[in-house]
Amino acid sequence: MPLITAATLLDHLAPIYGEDAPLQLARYQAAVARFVALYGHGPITLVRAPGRVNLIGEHTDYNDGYVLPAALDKDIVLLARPRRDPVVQATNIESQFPPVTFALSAQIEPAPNGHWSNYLRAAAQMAVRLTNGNTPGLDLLVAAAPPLGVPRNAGLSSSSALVVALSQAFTHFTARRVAAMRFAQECADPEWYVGTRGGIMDHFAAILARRDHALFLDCRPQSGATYITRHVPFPPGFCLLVIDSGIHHHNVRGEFNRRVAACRAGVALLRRARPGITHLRDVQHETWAQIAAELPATSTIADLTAQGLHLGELPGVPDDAPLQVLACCRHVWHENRRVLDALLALEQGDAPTVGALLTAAHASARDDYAISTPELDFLVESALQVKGVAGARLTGAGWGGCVLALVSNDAVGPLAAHLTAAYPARFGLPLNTFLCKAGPGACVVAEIEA
Ligand code: NG1
Repeated sequence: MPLITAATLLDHLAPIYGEDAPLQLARYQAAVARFVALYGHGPITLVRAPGRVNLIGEHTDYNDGYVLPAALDKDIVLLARPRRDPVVQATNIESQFPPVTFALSAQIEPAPNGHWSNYLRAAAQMAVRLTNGNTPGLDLLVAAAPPLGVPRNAGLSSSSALVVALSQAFTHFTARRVAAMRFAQECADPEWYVGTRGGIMDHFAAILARRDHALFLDCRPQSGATYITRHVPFPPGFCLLVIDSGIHHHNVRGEFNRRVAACRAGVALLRRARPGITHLRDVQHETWAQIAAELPATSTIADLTAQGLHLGELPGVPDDAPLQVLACCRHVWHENRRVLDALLALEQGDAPTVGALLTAAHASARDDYAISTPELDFLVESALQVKGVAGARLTGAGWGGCVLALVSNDAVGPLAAHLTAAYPARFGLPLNTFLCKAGPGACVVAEIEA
């Protein structure tokens, strides 16, 4: 990649951010100035990775199911320069995230649970393993402050964007060119470092997304570690409004992993009569009534262990915690169907059908997967009262975060105005809404001489 000067940076931002490139230029210039102040003059590599909003397909990815996310134009920008020693030194432009320094190795010691640097450590450890230790140390600056950065703990995958951005920087410097799908799959691994037994959706969205499109992804790997994907445009005349409840999920790892456990419990129980199955996806062709007849309403890891069934490592899930096996499996089984139906409807430009599926997905997330909150339910119900809203649901892991609404272009203003008045009146919380301008996937933006 040729070194550019600050004068031509705008030309490299325009293909990524379109009409918002001038706004982004100021952000990049401020970050470059800060990097120089921290680490001195010289070449700087600029990398970006977007957050994502999930149109539909919640908690299906780790069940080898289907998802339909889109990348946001909100992203993490990372500035990087190789060092001579195998050390990562990282500063975050936001001062509440303290600077960190750690040595590269195949076994990097995690910082305390919840520390922002764990995402950097995870990506660095993956890079070291993938390159057999051939990874250079880096001086880093993270520039991710909202509103241009991805809102945090809002179900918009800011953490995965950070992992993807750093992985992209490491791959760039080790000259190890990895196929996009393989790269996405490898990026998903580091999330296990921080303890959540999540899936691959966020990393695939961050890497493979295309401007103005949603990304259909079948999370079951095909032969040769490839995946089935399809880029689908949004229905003409409609857009997605993202509505941030301001309730941000913290410490929900145990709850998240408990849902994972309930799904694994379902598979373990169904496997007794179907020895070949590995994921809920494998019973998708059967009727729900057939499957439901074999599943208990609840179980526990202790019960299952006593029956000789083992669920694997699940941090934060006590052996005696009740697992809602039937309800969780019901959500996943139906959600997979809804994603396929939504894909078809999107390809036909049928917004009312997509909308109805979103609203049904919310009911399932609320009632069966039990990941909604009163605030999210209120936002969905209030949105549905506005003329022109085809459907609405919570998006992301749940327990707070965002709602998204599929809304006709001319109803965006009235919808935002309605919610911005109703929500603070009911909950005393401010409301932030923004349009999902589906953007492109992660990339090295430029190498700049600064
Ligand atoms: P968010 O919403 O970013 O916490 C999590 C998982 C996804 C997926 C969704 C639920 C990670 C990194 N992310 O996303 O893979 O399972 O929940 O659909 O584990």
